[in-house]
Amino acid sequence: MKDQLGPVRERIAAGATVAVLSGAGLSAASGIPTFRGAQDSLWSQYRPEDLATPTAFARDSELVWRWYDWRRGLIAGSEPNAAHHALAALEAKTTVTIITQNVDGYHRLAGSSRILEYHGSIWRVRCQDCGNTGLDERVPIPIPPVCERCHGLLRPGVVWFGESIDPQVMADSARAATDCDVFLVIGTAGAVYPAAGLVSAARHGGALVVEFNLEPSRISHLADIFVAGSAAETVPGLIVRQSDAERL
Ligand code: BV8
Ligand code: ZN
Repeated sequence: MKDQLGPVRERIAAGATVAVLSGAGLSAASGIPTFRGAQDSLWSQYRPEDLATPTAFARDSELVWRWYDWRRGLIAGSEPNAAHHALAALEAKTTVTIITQNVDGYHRLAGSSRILEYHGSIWRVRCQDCGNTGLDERVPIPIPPVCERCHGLLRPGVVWFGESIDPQVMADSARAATDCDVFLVIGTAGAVYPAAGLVSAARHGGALVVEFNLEPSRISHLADIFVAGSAAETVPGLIVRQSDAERL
């Protein structure tokens, strides 16, 4: 099989800096359903766009919390995969900035150190009343979770549809995408903005854009290299040539 990632490994070996935009497809190989893939679950009757919104939470906070609690259980019951670990290992070779749309915390668990959680974290909570924020990693979480400080209602510390990205995270992500030499786009349909716009920013910044996906996405036209396959199989090729890996 042609070694598509040889030129990328060479650039990294020559000191190229790397930024990553990761999506639900990266964690799919850990058994975490993607947003379009949750059809085979008890939540398949709902569209994420209908649950991950302030309106849904205002209408039925208990339903939304049960959805998040179900996802927290899946995440706690699985672990990062070879792709997460390869991205962490890449830090030994060059500067790697991870911009993740995922809220599962798997990049940190795998050992990456420069992480921008573009859509927040499923392990963070925020009080609707007093704004108190913190980590709450209880699985299952008592529903509805109550703020220790004011007994107000806690919400998941994620960015919902119709909500703005944290301005600092947004600025840091735009700079990382614009300044990097190699921009890796891993397991995203490229449908959610402003995250998907980072690919154009990287391209305009002169980066080599490398996409890893099972199938073409809405940003594939911006990719210089498209690596087809499951991220868990393909992303480790950034560290070591895959045919060599098979011999290891
Ligand atoms: C905002 C946190 C300003 C919560 C998430 C019309 C046009 C354009 C934009 C809009 C529009 N109408 C509204 C908008 C804006 C909206 C948006 O983009 N909507 C989309 C649906 C059109 N965006 C927003 O609202 C954002 N905020 O714009 O602020 C503003 C302010 C006020 C008022 C208006 C605007 C905020 C968006 C953040 C939403 N929160 N997550 C949670 O997780 O519960 S987004 C959520 O979607 C996740 O983060 C997830 O990452 C993302 C889904 O995208 P993907 O990651 O790409 O996952 P998906 O399942 O879609 O695809 C998986 C991919 O992986 C596929 O390509 C598949 O082939 C591939 N794959 C599968 N398995 C593998 C694999 N690849 C490799 N290996 C495998 N094994
Ligand atoms: Zn409170």
